Amino acid sequence: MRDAVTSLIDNYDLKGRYLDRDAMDSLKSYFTTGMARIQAAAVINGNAAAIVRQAGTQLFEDIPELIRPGGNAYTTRRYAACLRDMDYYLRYATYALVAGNMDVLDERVLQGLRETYNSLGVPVGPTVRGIQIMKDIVKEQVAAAGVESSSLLDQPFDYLTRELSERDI
Ligand SMILES: CCC1=C(C)/C(=C/C2=NC(=C\c3[nH]c(/C=C4\NC(=O)[C@H](C)[C@H]4CC)c(C)c3CCC(=O)O)/C(CCC(=O)O)=C2C)NC1=O
Repeated sequence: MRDAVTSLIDNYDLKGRYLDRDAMDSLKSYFTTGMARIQAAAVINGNAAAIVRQAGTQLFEDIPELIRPGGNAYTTRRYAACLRDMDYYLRYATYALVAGNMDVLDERVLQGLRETYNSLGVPVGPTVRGIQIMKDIVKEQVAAAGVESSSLLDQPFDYLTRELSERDI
């Protein structure tokens, strides 16, 4: 698992090079956004359960078939599994946000997910929709808390949805 700093150092070390102007720029941008990353993560941590609940409610309003007989989130057990997955996505998104690097998402979340979702018939489109809904809620709450973090917040959520979609589950 890497963060913005270790991955940069790894790259330069591989080439046996000193950190150049580009490296300094990217380090600078990581550190100047550091406080915003931490503050945004704190807002999410303090509201995680409510964010997941609200996103779930909205998702099932948007796509009610999911919780009807034959839907993948039908039955209490599967409904709970779906919300638990949403909670995973939210928690790991905060790790990636703080790290300034998406590596943790590849390693801990996305690896093997395709096979699992495939074998259980968990539909990807609605999962992606659920992640997007969480992104919107998070952005609203973080902005309401007065944290300037605009595009930083998009990164982990967009990465998850892009990778999930591209992996063609
Ligand atoms: C931290 C990394 C991590 C992830 C991401 C993860 C996902 C994950 N989701 C699962 C199941 C599931 N995931 C869902 C999710 C949904 N169904 C829907 O219709 C919705 C679209 C969606 C919610 C948004 C459901 C319903 C199940 C249970 C399916 C079943 O058992 O039939 C399973 C199978 C095992 C289990 O039920 O616990 C895994 C491993 N586990 C992990 O350890």
